[in-house]
Amino acid sequence: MTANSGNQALSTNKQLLDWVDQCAKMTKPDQIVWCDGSEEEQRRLTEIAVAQGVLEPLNQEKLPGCYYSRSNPNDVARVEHLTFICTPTKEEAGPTNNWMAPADAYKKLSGLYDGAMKGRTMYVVPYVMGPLGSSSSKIGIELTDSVYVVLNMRIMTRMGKAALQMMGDGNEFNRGLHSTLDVNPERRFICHFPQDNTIWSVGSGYGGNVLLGKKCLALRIGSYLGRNEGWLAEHMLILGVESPEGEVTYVAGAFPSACGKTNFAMLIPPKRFHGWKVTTVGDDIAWMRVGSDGRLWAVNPEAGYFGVAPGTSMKSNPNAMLSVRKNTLFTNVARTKDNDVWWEGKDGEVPEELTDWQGRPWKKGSADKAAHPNSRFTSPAANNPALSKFWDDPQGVPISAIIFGGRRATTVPLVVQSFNWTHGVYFGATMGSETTAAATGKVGVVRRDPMAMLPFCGYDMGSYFQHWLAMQSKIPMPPKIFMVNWFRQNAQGKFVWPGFGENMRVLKWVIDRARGKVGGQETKIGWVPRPGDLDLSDMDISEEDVLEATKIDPVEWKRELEAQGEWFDSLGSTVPKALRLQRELLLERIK
Ligand code: OXD
Ligand code: MN
Repeated sequence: MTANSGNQALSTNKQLLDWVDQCAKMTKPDQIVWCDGSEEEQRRLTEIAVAQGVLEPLNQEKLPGCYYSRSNPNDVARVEHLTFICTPTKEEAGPTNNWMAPADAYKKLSGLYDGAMKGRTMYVVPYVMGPLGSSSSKIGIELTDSVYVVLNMRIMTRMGKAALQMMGDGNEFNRGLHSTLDVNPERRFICHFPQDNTIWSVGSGYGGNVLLGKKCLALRIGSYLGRNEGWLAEHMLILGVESPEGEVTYVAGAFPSACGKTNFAMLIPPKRFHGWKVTTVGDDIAWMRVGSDGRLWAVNPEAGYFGVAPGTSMKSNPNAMLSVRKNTLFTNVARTKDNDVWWEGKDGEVPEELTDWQGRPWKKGSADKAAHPNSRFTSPAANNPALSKFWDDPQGVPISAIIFGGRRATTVPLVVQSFNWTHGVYFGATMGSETTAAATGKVGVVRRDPMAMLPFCGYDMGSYFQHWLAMQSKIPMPPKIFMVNWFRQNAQGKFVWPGFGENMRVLKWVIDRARGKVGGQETKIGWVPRPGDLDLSDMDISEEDVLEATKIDPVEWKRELEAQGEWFDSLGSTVPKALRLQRELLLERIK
């Protein structure tokens, strides 16, 4: 390391300094730069990124402060098969996670890190997940050799000096080390050490693998901490529904990736709901704790949106479209001749010519996608016109309802409320997404994704269910739990529910149920709206489609409950007895 390179450490915390030093000895960067999170720093790092070709400025008249980045084509998504939970025993990681013994993982990755930052800068990125000053927030330090990571972390987290101030001389911070190395899938690993509050990520530059505050800390390590400390770290959006009288009800919702979570979090109610407003607290992650008033309170640990671009339009999500007009980083989208961005499903005519996500010329009608299907925008929460005024509140917001949703062509009705907490946990534990006829030619193949946490739970899944069940006794006023399905199809394979803004109609029943304001009808699988309970006025939907969307077919449910039994069997002996019993009760009822 040259004496005049890098900058002065921004902390005197001995534990932090020692750890940075240790990592620098291993990775051997040319210089170490401590990030303060200032605007001046952001300008400087953006210039460096542009000079290195990591970022390209977009049309600054149309998209002020927006930049473009293209990743290595072998590095465009999260890599679940290369993601490991490194607990002392395999059982602690459970059957749904890849496992490596901590000593083996440290040894293997140390070999890869050895000299990995030669010729590069090591950035020290202090950040906070959760509102500044909140006792529920967590501090992390990410050491990275990617300026792209630093600039994304600045949007997605509270990054810089404030984090170091919150940390003081304490030793309670997540230690994250990231090197892009040579972006070789053979040398790519994302390892989590929950017992050490440590994350080691190597060989990737893609968001979900390298923005360590997000999936790695806020969910995998977070869920482990949550179990030990008595709270919930969940893959959930948080939204507020405001009535014309100003009464706000907060809802958290778990949906598997690619089921429209960001759209739901930013929903604009249809005309029928004049005076109603949906506000966004978060679009991806919720940390929920029991408040002194006995309710469950949620904070969004993030400060921005890392959203999927394709399919985002003024029809599907106007608030997201307005959010990405400035100070946004775009990754792997396509570009127009005048240096604007484009993706499949964006509004307007498809341009005649584009530059595709790999930098190749692209012509309208080409069989290849112009934008990568997982291309992304990273934009600050502050850009969202629907942002809740409590999104940054250290206390969070009180949750009245939890929604579990999947993509199911059959079986699961539009909306159903659980009989009780345990039955609601059962909804979450068995949720899944079904491959549709359009996608695979075969309907009914379900990938179970419990609470949408399959790739994100940092410990054994059965024990995670047990933690959810145990939370009941800690929450004197628990939220009501619902299951929804926007994706039901008729025999012709047509979606029967229009979704998007019209989901407000379901949301309205959910919040009215949570407040005890509306009736429902008991069925064998839970409470559903009685005819007339769902406000469907001024809606372009046939009676037949409504019946299809809300249908509960005992034959389908018998099959479903059998499949749910197999799912529990695959998880082994830690699946709580209470959930197995729940299944038996449902089976008895359905018979
Ligand atoms: C995400 C995901 O990027 O769930 O949020 O994959
Ligand atoms: Mn997600």
